[in-house]
Amino acid sequence: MPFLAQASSFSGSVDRVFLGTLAVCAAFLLLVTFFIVYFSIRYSRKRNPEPVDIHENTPLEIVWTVVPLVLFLAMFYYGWTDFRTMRNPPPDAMVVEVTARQWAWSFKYPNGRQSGELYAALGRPIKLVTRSLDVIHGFFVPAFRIKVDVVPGKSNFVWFAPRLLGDFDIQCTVICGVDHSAMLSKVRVLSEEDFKKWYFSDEDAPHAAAPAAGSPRKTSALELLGAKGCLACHSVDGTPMVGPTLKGLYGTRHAVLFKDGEREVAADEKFLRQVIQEPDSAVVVGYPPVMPPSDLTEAELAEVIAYIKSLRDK
Ligand code: HEC
Ligand SMILES: [Cu+2]
Repeated sequence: MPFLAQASSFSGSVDRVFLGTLAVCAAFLLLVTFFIVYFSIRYSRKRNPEPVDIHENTPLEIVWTVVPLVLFLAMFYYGWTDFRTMRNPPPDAMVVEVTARQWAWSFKYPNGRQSGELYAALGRPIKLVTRSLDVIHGFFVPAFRIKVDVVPGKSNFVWFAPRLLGDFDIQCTVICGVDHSAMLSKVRVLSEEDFKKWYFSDEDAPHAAAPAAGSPRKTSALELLGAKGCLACHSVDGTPMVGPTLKGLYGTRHAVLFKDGEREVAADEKFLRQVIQEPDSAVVVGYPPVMPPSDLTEAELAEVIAYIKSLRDK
């Protein structure tokens, strides 16, 4: 099972601490339960019609103080040393910015690349610096045994070094709204070579968007929608989600609630610009007013609108 895989440098030590603590707790549960049952029989009223007070047993008291103390300190020691490693990323770790929003993750790399899934090179440490654009989210990669709260207004971090190739689930652990359970993504761990290929192929890197305008870039516009979180609420295949599908949208007429009242308008370029840049100022009737403002650059906006146009006749 992939989520049980020990896929990062922490997985082994986290499992050891967790399973060790669990084993100690289980042993004590059994021990205490055994004594409850044993004493209930041994000191039942039938066997001991005359109750007696039992006082002091110094050796016994020393044992039940010292043994748990040593066990607790051991749990603390192993928990603390692993925690310290987790809070001290190696200085050569690649810094990736993680942005959480309802309901999508996006990742930004040192060279400006962005993606909706996290790409990593085998064995190479990555430091994730987190921020949230709206509510509290929780970034969790079970196979890596890393988890961090992503809190609006507060930057946090977590790091890891992948030690297995493959795809690993990313989940949001905080109930962050209706599509919380769909706030999923993946870590794709590639070989150093494949990672470099992906990293330096600036097919869809945002800084390459402007010069490449005019060339057919359909798949990369789709990737841009993914990286900007749009696909959390909009489909491109006709399926209604939190927001209307973008398929066949361009040019259709529909009722929209503007600041000064409801009107029927065509979804043309001007309207798309307004709705994407200032979602509050134009709300499509029949949908909740939950679309967040976007941080698309002018070039990205043009690309998205061209893409929505291209979806018209599909
Ligand atoms: C949290 C969910 C959410 C996200 C994220 C989101 N939208 Fe929306 N979007 C909606 C909803 C709901 C509506 C309909 C209500 C409204 O117009 O505000 C909508 C409306 C639209 C419309 C108009 C649709 C129509 O039928 O006229 C467009 C175009 C659009 N969104 C594009 C985008 C783009 C591009 C992004 C990413 C930058 C994005 N949306 C991100 C929820 C979202
Ligand atoms: Cu979330």
